[in-house]
Amino acid sequence: MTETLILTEIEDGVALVRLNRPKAMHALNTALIVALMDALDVLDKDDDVGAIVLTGDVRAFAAGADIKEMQDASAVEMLQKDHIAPFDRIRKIGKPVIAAVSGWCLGGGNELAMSCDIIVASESAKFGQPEINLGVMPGAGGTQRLTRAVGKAVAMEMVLNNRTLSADEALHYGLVNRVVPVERYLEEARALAKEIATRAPLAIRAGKKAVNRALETHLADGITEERQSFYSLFSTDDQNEGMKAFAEKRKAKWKGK
Ligand code: DAK
Repeated sequence: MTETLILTEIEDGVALVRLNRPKAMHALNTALIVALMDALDVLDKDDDVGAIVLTGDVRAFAAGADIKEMQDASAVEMLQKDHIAPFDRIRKIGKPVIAAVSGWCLGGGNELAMSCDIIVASESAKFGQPEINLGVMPGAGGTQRLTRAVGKAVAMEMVLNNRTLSADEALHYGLVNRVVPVERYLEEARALAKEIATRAPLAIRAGKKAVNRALETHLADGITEERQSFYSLFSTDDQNEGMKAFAEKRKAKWKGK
């Protein structure tokens, strides 16, 4: 029987997506990554879902790419198979994705968390890029997103010397949004997702895309794109409703149109 690598449930407009290889600390093998991205694609198109929470379990968010799967690969095979390529599909997800991280968040696991939009960490979360211990380096955004998040000084120590950040350090350096007690990290992530899920869906998508573009483009181009998105929202029913509701001192009712 094949393992169910991804578990999904939907409640109150929030999809909870769990990585499910607990015996391997949710190591990201190809099958798991493809199953995860397929699940996220489906949820992105589901009108009952306004936001997504991605999590592992208390011991580990994910301990990285599956070392055993790739240990015998040659450079040519790595290039041809490109195990982690499906990983990039997360960038196309339009709905907000919140990573709820507890325990180990290492290598490709940290790269996955950083590909999400918001990170809620438990006090026991530990973040690292330990690829140097395996004779390699990060390959799924770990040198790029990490450096943009925590700055060059800390990123260099993490990538070159396997420095691991505690949850509080991760908060201090701007890698995560908030740190909460272990018993509450999932509940906190779900509550945040639930709040976001009540907001105007088209504006949420546009805002997420624009913030992410800030990490990928030059300031002038980013500002131009932002302005176009801002103006285009004036063609939506939700803009009309949101501003009318403000003027009428009532709560807006969003249609996502
Ligand atoms: N891969 C495979 N199995 C793993 C694993 C991993 N990354 N991490 C843990 N496991 C497995 C262990 O082998 C063990 O399995 P059994 O021996 O029981 O069968 C089980 O999970 C429990 O682990 P431990 O017994 O080691 O548990 P401990 O509590 O003692 O230690 C640990 C937990 C997370 C500190 C330790 O397991 C550990 O150091 N794990 C490896 C962490 C690591 O090095 N992560 C980086 C992996 S490299 C690419 C782009 C990116 C990448 C790859 C390709 N391309 C563009 C193509 C990313 C690379 C990486 O992430």
